[in-house]
Amino acid sequence: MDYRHALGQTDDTIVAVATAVGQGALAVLRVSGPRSWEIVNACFCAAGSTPWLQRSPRTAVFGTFAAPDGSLLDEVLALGFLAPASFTGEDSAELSFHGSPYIARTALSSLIAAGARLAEPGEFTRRAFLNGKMDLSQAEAVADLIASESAAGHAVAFRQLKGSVSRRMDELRTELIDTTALLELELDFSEEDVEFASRDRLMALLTDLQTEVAQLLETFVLGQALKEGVPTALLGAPNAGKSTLLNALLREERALVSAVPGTTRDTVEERFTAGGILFRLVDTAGIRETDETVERLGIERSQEAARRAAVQVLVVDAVVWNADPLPTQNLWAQLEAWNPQGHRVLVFNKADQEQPVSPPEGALVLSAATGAGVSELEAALAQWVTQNPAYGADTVVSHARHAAALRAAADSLSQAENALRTGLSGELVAIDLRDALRHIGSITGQVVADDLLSSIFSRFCIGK
Ligand SMILES: Nc1nc2c(ncn2[C@@H]2O[C@H](COP(=O)(O)OP(=O)(O)OP(=O)(O)O)[C@@H](O)[C@H]2O)c(=O)[nH]1
Ligand SMILES: [Mg+2]
Repeated sequence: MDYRHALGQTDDTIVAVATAVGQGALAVLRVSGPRSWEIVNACFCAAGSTPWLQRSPRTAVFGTFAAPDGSLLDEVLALGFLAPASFTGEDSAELSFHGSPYIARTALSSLIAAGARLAEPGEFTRRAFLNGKMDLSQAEAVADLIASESAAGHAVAFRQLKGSVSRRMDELRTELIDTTALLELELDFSEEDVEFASRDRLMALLTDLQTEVAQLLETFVLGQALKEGVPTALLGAPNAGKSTLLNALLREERALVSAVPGTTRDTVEERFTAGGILFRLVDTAGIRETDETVERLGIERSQEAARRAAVQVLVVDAVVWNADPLPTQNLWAQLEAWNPQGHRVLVFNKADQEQPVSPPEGALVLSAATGAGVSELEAALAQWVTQNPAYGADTVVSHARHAAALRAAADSLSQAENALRTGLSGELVAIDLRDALRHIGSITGQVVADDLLSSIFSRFCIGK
């Protein structure tokens, strides 16, 4: 599939620094486009008797690289590729310099002076997509892989890069095409008033498709959480030890702790990983009745955090519970009312001082101050995520764009189902099925608009 002509892709050669900005052992510059070898040749002199242009592709070549004024800039290792056997599918080269920002900047100028143009964000990956080296969901996975911060986030991105989403979408497309074909065959013979496709069989196919799309959509909440972090709120009465627990989980004195109730005013958000899962942990202001304006505003934010959290950790001082369990029970009910879908974990803190008397089943007992029992909380949080049925699914949807396309496909499918149910003509059912097909196809980029590509790739960094 070559979209280049259709999308007006130019044939220029692009260059960018592919490594992170700043000092490092290496700085890698990447060049791609039909003039890659020639442009590198203008700046690079291979050691030994065989010049660069006669070297084999995919072989490391040592040599020297010149600044734009012709003076020697660095000793480098150059690697050339010939189309289509490269990341972008074009002729290309990768040059490894010593990792000085000055060298990287100057080398970039040399290559631009030799005829390359500075790449736009994501332009290398965009070219890989346009040249059919990968589909759109895989191109998006490249960005996810770079951004991945945890084992689980990495696994989702890597599976997508290897084609998990692509394969699933292809399967769905095939099923949809087969179903549509049944109907369209019938249309060809419409004069003769035949029904090739049994309505029962069509309905069964449609139901299967709807189930499959719904199952994929169900993985989205988890997919997004694995990628961006599971939103987790530490909630409870003032002085329960929420901020101390945040610090214990982060292993860093991040939030202010004091014996004065009402210490935390604003929410504090930090990322942390447990069991390979990324969590976005929010410390909140202690919840109580108050006339104090700033504290009340803080408590409103606690409520907001509780509503947004996938996991609500209710932190309770064991001493307070033993004196009277009712306020804690009320708070638990309150959290449930704020966010009925949320998962709630009850944590008794300050176990070094006092053990809770008859704690509810499933409650964890720990001491945020000494750290005893904190790893059990981490394990419980990670376990709650991994026992999600979607966790082990081959295909996990982690992109809002994919989820939106699946939702649109689900709508088209239910319209097709309605059309079929109300006995509308096969022609009308086929239109809905074609719509569903188009939505599914947009995920892998079978059907894609230029402005969509621009919006996807503009989110990449330069050099990718
Ligand atoms: N003995 C003991 N004291 C603790 C423990 N955890 C917290 N504390 C103490 O309890 C007091 C309150 O702790 P914080 O972490 O500030 O409590 P908080 O829930 O964030 O309170 P607010 O921000 O006011 O809502 C501090 O004096 C802590 O040192 C614990 O596990 N054991
Ligand atoms: Mg606090």
